[in-house]
Amino acid sequence: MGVNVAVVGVTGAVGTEMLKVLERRAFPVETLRPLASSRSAGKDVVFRKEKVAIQELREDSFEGIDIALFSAGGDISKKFVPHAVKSNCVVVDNTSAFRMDEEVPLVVPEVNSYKIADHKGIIANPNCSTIQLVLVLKPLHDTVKIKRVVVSTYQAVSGAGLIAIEELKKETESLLDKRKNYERNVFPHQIAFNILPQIPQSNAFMQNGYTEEEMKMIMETKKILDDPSFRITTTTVRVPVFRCHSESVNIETQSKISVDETRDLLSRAEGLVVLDDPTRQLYPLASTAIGKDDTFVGRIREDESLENGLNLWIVSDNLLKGAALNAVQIAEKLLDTVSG
Ligand code: L14
Repeated sequence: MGVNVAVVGVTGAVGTEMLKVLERRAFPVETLRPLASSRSAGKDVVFRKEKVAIQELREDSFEGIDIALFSAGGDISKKFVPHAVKSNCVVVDNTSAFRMDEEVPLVVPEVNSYKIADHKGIIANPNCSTIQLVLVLKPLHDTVKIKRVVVSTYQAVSGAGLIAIEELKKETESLLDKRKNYERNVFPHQIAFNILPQIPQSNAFMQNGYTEEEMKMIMETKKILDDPSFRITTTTVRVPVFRCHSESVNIETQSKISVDETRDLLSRAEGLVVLDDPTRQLYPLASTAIGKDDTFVGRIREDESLENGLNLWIVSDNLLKGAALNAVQIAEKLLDTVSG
């Protein structure tokens, strides 16, 4: 069965990865419709070694399309997803536009793929930092019940798109060259050789002092774990890394689980690889997670200040499992449910 697939935001950091993931996983694409703004219309993308012309995204772009993958920002999704749904295609939306909508399943296939069948035309892909976190929380919550989680993220600039990648490059070069005339467009402060406790860079802080990214992680984790009273607090931080988000996670559990049992439990969990050998200085790194489908977890140790507590370190490719890969995996599950 061939599927007609549209990719919205096809020239972006995530859209580019979506094409590669569709191709690499041999997703049964019958026809591909690459969609972007009028600026890119007429240019080509390469899919399965063939050039395909990019079309301008319009309200009628979805006729004859079965599945549309959206990753062109929340405003574009709010405006165009309803038109896609009207054209009877199923949307997998990578933006935050519909994530907290009660009608919309928020899915990480390894954690809650059963939600996919409930969709009414839209399935939301969670925030990148949320996805890699819940892959680890879910098996622990099921096994020893989590009482509370404290997370700090170390997020790559590619989350903010190709322009942010460019800004880190240019700013790093200009600082090393001692050039003074560098003009910053994306981040509110120097990102090269620096660390910014504010994500996203563009938005004002919330009333409670949290950033949008911090609140997204909190609310999305509760929704995915299907536990509105789940206790979690977050600090989200931008670091001068191009690709892969890292997270330091402290977990208090109801019952005791040892470090060895945790390694064993997590190494059996789908989508996770335990990289944890202190004797060989082996632990997850952004540089090793680049381009990988798996999410890596290590530095697993007891929190000795608690009765039952763990500390661990999670790293995943924000453009793959954090975005393009998870979206395509949702689309794969969709095909499974359709073909029974
Ligand atoms: O909610 O700037 O999907 O790194 C993912 C990337 C939020 C911002 C989301 C970033 C966005 C984030």
